[in-house]
Amino acid sequence: MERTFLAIKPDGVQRGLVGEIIRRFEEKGFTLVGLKLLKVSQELAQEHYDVHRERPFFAGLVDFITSGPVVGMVWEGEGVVASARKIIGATNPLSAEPGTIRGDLGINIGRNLIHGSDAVETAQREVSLWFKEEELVSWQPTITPCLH
Ligand code: 3AN
Repeated sequence: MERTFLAIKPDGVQRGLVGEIIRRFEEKGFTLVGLKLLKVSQELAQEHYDVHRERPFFAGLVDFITSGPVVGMVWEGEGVVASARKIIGATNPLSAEPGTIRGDLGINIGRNLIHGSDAVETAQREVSLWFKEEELVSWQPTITPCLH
């Protein structure tokens, strides 16, 4: 089954949006298989943002993600990688559609609340970077989600 890695960044945690953000993926019907609150180390931040190493905003990215607690999550479900990206919305919250997390809740590209893996291969890399295998819980819901 497909999995993706999502992280609620320090701005999302500090603004009290953890519940609101998790709610959107739960209500969509995806399955939460990993969840932790952590202070991100410099090493993890640099490895996570490795593809952006040459970009002018790399140092700012690392500084910000290490500035306060982050909620790391792994979500599972058919097509979850692409679907989560749609739920999250465009990188710049000012361009993100209303109805998306960034479109509804943000205005600043450097404070865009949440990270989501951009492809299935990236997701595999990020899940194993952020989580040990024993921190992930394989389970299947036994009722149909979102009956309300
Ligand atoms: P996304 O998070 O939508 O996949 P990426 O992977 O292009 O976006 O960028 C990673 C992170 O880098 C973004 N979440 C955002 O916080 C930051 N970022 C991207 N572009 C810029 C930019 N032009 N200026 C400042 N920060 C940026």
